[in-house]
Amino acid sequence: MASPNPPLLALIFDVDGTLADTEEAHRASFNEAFAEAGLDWHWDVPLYTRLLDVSGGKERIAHHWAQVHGDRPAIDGGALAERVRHLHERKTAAYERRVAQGEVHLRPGVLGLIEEATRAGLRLAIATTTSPPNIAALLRQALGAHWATRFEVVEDASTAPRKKPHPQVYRQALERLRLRAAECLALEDSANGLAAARAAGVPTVVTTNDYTAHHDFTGALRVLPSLHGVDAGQLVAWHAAAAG
Ligand code: XBP
Ligand code: MG
Repeated sequence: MASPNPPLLALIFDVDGTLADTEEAHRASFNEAFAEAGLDWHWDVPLYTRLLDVSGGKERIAHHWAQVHGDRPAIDGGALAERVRHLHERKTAAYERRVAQGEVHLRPGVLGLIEEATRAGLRLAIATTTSPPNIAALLRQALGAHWATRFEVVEDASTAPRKKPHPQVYRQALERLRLRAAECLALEDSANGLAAARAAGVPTVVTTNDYTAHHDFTGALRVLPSLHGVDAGQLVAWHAAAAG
């Protein structure tokens, strides 16, 4: 019979706001795509902070479109979907360029934890709302060409279309890891991310950032300013204490 307090076997990392402070680069890339398309939209920090409540770049554009046009859709659904898809494609290209130019770096403590957790025998996975090109651009830059060998499972927008706070991305990561939720620990930065992990039953440590510090993190194991100084032993201890 499975022990009530299973040991910690895997860490499941969120990407945006957790592995790296990416949202400023995302915001600039959205604005670049809007300008390129001749749209008189500009997402400043306060507006983008609110828009981040909507997970997913395409969903965020469509949400803002509805806010701007209200019940006057201006264009039919099909054309709107195509417009959103194209804007997001241009935004993703701009984001990849920014990352390649060195505008985005892993957050303090992240690289050390990835390496130390691997040495400690913990399995690593990713559960994110973002798109595969963004993950590859960031981790290729930070971990090198073989970044994907560091993560046994990567669940993202292409595999889990039901975005956080829906638990799909975490449930699918658990299935592919063949682990129980209680044998894992999620690392997140937002209320949507925490809600998704908890809905999948995964204990969660939150690291806040400028875009999410105001979120409600009720139910998190720990809420930290960053992973600086946090090692695998610390996570194992918090996980065990929570399970106890
Ligand atoms: C956060 C998101 C993403 C990004 C933008 O993802 O909500 O949508 O803001 O990326 P995470 P896309 O789960 O990693 O925190 O434009 O590719 O969606
Ligand atoms: Mg995040």
